[in-house]
Amino acid sequence: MRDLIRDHLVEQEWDENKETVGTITIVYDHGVHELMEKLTDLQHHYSSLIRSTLHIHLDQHRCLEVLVVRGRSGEIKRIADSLIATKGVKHGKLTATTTGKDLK
Ligand code: NI
Repeated sequence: MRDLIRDHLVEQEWDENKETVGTITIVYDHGVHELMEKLTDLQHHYSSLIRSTLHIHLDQHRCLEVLVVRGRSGEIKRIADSLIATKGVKHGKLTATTTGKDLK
């Protein structure tokens, strides 16, 4: 029950375009033409939001990246949508969490 309420409060935070945090996970093939350049360009464009990135080489071709982002939820959604919609990205997911500032 407590978890449900917390989830609801975090959802509200996101709906109200508040300062918040999230993680964006993407899986892609680094061999796809210009894909890495596009993803890197996007990350540089939003560099003020990205606090940390983790890159794992899954195998010969595939990479997994996790970005920790902090900012207004609207901006975080925008960067997540852009990254996930980039042609060649196999899968992507935004996890919406919170700074916890307004949670007891
Ligand atoms: Ni890699």
